[in-house]
Amino acid sequence: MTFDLVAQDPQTKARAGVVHTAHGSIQTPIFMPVGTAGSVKAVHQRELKEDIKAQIILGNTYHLYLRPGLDVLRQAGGLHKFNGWDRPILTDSGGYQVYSLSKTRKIKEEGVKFRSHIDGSEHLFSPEGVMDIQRVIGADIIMAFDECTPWPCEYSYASRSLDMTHRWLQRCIARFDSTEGLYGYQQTLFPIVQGSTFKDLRVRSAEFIAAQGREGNAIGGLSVGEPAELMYEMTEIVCDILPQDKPRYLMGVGTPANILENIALGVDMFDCVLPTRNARNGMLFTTQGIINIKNKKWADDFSPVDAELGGYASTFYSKAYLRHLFQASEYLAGMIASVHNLTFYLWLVGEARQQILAGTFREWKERMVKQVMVRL
Ligand code: PRF
Repeated sequence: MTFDLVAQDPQTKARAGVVHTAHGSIQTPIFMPVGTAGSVKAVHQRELKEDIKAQIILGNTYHLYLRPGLDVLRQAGGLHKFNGWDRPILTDSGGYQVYSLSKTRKIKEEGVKFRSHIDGSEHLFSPEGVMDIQRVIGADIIMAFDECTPWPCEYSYASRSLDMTHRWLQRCIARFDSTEGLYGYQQTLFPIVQGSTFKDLRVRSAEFIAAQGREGNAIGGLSVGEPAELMYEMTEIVCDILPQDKPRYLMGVGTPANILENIALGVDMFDCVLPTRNARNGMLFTTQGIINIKNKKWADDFSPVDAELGGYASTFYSKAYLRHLFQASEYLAGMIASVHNLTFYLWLVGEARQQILAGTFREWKERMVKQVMVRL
């Protein structure tokens, strides 16, 4: 994997770049739709490519390991072959899903023992094991095994956890660098900065991560309940330390406003379940603000969901019809809403890129941040 830094905004720390992988290139800043179990929920591959214009999607080690399991993935020839997505894929390591999904879990130096949320069976995730699993899944970008600390978090816990995440990283690197991809193309490993919301821990972690000299770096442990201003403060500290010439991935972020603010601080890659999960509950993100499409006020509003954005969901369907689909619990409701929200997220980062290239990002961002937060 390589990264070309194409432009830097003169008024903020925003950047435009291109990430090159074995399955094609990615124009940054980018948003990666989440395909937890190998599918972006309620969205076809064809829609992802042609309507949403997704460039890379995410998969989760935790889910894919539990189901369909490694035998099936290996026989399929990896996740790309299994789900038919021939563009780049990134997999998260399970270092987050284990904490948020499994009922009982024990964190030790060796790794994390947990029970499956599906059938209660017991498993161990270790740094080495998680590298091996991500070799079998075959994503282009794979993530280190980390502990994402909850928020708030005691300083002493955050500090000890950070040291363990760093030791786990060294084990991940040793395993990754002594193995090869199973399917004949290169994969790359991104380490993850942690350190909760403590400035000195974030500095310590960012310096440690930068020193590993990997092809890209990630920032974890944010957007876990802390105020947005604290998240931005941490992102800025970390981005100022991570190398300029490598992509920076902020994990699990966020709202449209969060994404714009973090782009301004130097983040290149994002993922979040928000646009798809909230779509299935009737929450739509638009260029004019946020809509709860279930609201009675849309019952006889025959205007498009987002006339300015356009796209498939706004070209073919009205607010009134989409509201009706939600009222009637039709499958199509969540499908149209998911395509719409992802189209908006991909438009947002694509437009941010154009504004960075044109040198007009700052002014545009200030205006957009206000606009996308309006409740319609
Ligand atoms: N670590 C990993 N995955 C993550 C996170 C993290 O800290 C987050 C935090 N927002 C989301 N996904 N491995």
